[in-house]
Amino acid sequence: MAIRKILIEPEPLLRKKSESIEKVDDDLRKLMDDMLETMYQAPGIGLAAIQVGILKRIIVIDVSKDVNKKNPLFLVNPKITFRSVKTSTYEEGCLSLPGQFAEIERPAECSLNYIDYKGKYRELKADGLLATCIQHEVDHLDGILFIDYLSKLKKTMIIKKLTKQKKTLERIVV
Ligand code: GNR
Ligand code: NI
Repeated sequence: MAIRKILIEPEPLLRKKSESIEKVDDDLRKLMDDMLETMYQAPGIGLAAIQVGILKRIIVIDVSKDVNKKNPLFLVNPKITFRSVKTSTYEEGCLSLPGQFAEIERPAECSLNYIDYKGKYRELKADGLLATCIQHEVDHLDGILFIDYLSKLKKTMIIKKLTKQKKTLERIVV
């Protein structure tokens, strides 16, 4: 397993639509293992492949609060089939938007189908933080970030901050 570098906004790749997976094989499982390790190390509760620069429809999630009780979820080609009318609001963060947080309203419950780590077709109904996280991650696969739901002014301010932050970081790292 290996830790991969997480892309930070502004980054054109984060705006691209990821492509469906044809087959879950050992190479893909290796990528999923790397993604999970990268997510735990960050730390975060979810990660989409595009956040490590790979345009494939793969998501890893673990919303369990106890660090000793890991409960990883691997979602390949996730397709949301139901979104509740009832909504809920969470303060969201994103590993590709370091230091930025905002209250985002989304459907409180969702159902989806996906392919699991072993290549098996599955269905899942989610609520609470898991439902929010799934929707946040599926958005990544379609090039959407949570800041897209904010006012134009708030979004512009955040992107400006991240642009500065990135330039400073590049000066230190390079
Ligand atoms: O670590 C994360 N926390 C989080 C909190 C509220 C709603 C969504 C998330 S996902 C985020 C990790 C991430 O950027 N996934 O794409
Ligand atoms: Ni994110």
